[in-house]
Amino acid sequence: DSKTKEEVLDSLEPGIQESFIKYKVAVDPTVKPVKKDVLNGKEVVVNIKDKQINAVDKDVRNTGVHKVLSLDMTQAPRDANAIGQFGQAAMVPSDKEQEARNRWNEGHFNVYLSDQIPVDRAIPDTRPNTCSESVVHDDLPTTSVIFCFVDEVWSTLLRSVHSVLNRSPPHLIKEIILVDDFSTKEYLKDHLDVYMSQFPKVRIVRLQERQGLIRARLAGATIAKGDVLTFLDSHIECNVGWLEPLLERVYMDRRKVACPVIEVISDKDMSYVLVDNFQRGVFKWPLVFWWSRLSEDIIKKNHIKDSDPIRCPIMAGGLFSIDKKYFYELGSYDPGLDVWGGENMEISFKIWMCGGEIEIIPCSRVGHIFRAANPYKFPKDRQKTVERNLARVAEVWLDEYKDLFYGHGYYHLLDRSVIDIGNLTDQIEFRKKCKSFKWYLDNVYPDMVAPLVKAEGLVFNRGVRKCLALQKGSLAFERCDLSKLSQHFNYTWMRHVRQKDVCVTAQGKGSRLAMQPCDNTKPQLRWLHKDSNSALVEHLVTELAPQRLCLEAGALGDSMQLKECEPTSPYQKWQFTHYHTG
Ligand code: LR7
Ligand code: MN
Repeated sequence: DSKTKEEVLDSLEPGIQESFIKYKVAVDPTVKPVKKDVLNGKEVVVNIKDKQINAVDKDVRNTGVHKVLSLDMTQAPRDANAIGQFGQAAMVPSDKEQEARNRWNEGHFNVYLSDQIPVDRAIPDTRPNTCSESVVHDDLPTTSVIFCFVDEVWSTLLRSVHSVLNRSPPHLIKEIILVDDFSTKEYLKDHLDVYMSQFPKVRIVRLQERQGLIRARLAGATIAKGDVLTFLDSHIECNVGWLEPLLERVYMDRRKVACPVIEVISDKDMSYVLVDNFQRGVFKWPLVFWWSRLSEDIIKKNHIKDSDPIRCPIMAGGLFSIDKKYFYELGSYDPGLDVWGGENMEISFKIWMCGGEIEIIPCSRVGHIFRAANPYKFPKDRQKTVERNLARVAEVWLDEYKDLFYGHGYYHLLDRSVIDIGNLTDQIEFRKKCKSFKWYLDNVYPDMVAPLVKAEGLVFNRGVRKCLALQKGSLAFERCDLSKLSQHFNYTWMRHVRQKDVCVTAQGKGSRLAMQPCDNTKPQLRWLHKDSNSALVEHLVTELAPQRLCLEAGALGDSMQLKECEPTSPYQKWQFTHYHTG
């Protein structure tokens, strides 16, 4: 615990290239070895503990390993000259441009082109070279592949399903479950059943009302018969050998949740685009998903190969394999999340904080059509839906750090009379078993900057050259003295100027300031204040409606009140001793 941040970072990243051997023995050296296994051509001791955490309920592990099959039934495609074949860019003929434009909104990508290119086209094998050397166990668990969709474009949905059928070892695919989240498009009704009836492994489930992707995935998971659940978006193309490396990780440790590298299928020309290596999924405030590449330093220092699994603080959301029993042990998804958004944060925090791991597996690659907008309707306002989901996640998982979430532009969510985020009893109960958010930041995402307050220390006024102090419950000026705790204030993410549990309160123009118990929902406690890095030391501006007023010190240094803001007045300029950036 006394490690520096650098040490934590160092000790963390070797986990990325953890060799199986080290890992296995490190699990618990006191457990008696039961048998030897062969991995990567070397002998490995497999101990009892391994079996306990294994996905498959078998007495003893099978000893066999084999190279990833690289099974690809599209290597010699039906029509080598078709447009878009081999993942190449397709072009819209000039006399079809209008048609292509008209159809764009059906999916917010080039639907016209998607319909022209084969539903089982070949794509380039983009795996790093060393992947061909890697081996997987003979007795990997089976998986149920779950696609949920609403009004997905016909050719894209088909291409997604074909890519799974054509590039996965059949014995590992228990079934493919298509969950139709109450689509309105006619072609997704009878037509889809007829088409899919040629594939005995494909099952179609139709929801009787729109549930959103979270509850749609849960509906698929409930009926799944495979050992592992593999979730995919409905506009993807699985690449060669995509499945085995994911299942291998789950097999090695059922608490590992494995994600493929997500490559790009261009929304404009449908080409399959290779992405940069060493990407991790992370988040920025206020809980926005982001990609962040491992630094060259860390890659070099730890000799990380481009095929090594990468520990991933947040998963993108749509594409991952998880042991089915483990998924339910984790309480699955919060079923109170609606339509779209936030569930990737929820499951990521849950996995890490409750004992699991998320990894990106570079030998597994899946293309995804990234779209600039959702092509389907939201039953309620889109922004409000996503914000509500995020607030549920923040309330359950972020502990004291939830202030950083609300403080990055989501103050309006604090007023629960405006936004009802629903009941969280079950989620909060489950969460009690898990580690703190601080643990997550320190151990899983140590490069995240997350200061709990924006500024702290003395509050110095430029004009009177004195500091704020709390004297018997009211504010006064005193000669600045760092050793006096009564002069110490925090400027928080809630925009409070706060000492312990009391906050500086604005009471309207000309009137005196008061101290009140801090309360996140009260706008009169919030003050706008920017750090002193901006050229001017900033004002303390009250958010009290309807006027913006600034806190001004009386020239004699014995009073203060709210006045019209004057950009240059030193009596309106306040500076905290210390500002945190983040
Ligand atoms: O109401 C809905 N019902 C559904 O069944 C809304 C959506 N869906 C389906 C939809 O048809 C699609 O198959 O759910 C799937 C995901 O929806 P998208 O494709 O609109 O989502 P996205 O790709 O824009 O967004 C990413 O974040 C989402 C947050 O809720 C989900 O986790 C998506 O699965 C996720 N996609 C990926 O991770 C792919 C890579 C994107 C990145 C980064
Ligand atoms: Mn998607």
